[in-house]
Amino acid sequence: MNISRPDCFEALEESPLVSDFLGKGYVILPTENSEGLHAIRELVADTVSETLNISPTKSPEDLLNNIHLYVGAESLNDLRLEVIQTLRSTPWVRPTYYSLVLEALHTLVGNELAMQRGLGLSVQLPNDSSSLLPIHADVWDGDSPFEVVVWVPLVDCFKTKSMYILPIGSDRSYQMVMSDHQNGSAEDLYASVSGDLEFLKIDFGSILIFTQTVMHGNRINIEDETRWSLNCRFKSALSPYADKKLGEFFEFVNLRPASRIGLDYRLPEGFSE
Ligand SMILES: O=C(O)CCC(=O)C(=O)O
Ligand SMILES: [Fe+2]
Repeated sequence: MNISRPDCFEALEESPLVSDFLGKGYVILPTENSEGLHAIRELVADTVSETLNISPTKSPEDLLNNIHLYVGAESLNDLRLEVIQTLRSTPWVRPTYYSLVLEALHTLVGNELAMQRGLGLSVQLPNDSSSLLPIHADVWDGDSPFEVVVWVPLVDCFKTKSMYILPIGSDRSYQMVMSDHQNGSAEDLYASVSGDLEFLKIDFGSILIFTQTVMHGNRINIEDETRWSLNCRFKSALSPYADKKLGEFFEFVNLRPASRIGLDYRLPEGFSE
């Protein structure tokens, strides 16, 4: 008897999102919740204008792009912490952040997830060298290789106003021979891979998801606008953890009932001997 069945084993492999992510180590895609993204940007812009006492006449985009006209590198961190505090204490922000790329995360990572508890915020003023992230892969410094970063620009990002990434093909060839370069500085490492790096063009409304096992970082922003981006890590809930622990750094979202029962279950005395 011929039974027709859906090609449910092949469907994932044929998804362009999957082949893109496996091919490059990152994807850039339109948000699934534009209204939510605008609400997050407005919350950030409102917090910034309140903190700096700027009358809210500019659009959120204008205000954020031009914030270097109001704040210098010396007080930038206070402003950043104020915004982070607002984001972390506003209950709708985390679920909204998740909803920005929920379907994509379910395809790329899984449908029961661990999500970073507090969102990260990066602000790069033009020509400011005080808050740079030299080339790195977070996995070298205690992050789990199962994590992805969901990176959300709040303004259009391009060239040095954005971040750069080494696509996974070049990255893996390089990491294989990296021990030959062990004594070099981050700047030497940057120089040796710079020909293959991509500075990502990501407009507001688009979202970057990348594996932090590939090398990435940023340079001094020599464009004439300020960069604002949010970042948050996600991993499959039951994949191995590294230094960033469940409960401290990560929190389950969408944990399924079978996993809840499984995690709570203890064998009766005597069965484990
Ligand atoms: O935002 C950047 O420029 C770098 C971000 C980064 O290194 C990360 O999120 O792991
Ligand atoms: Fe990183």
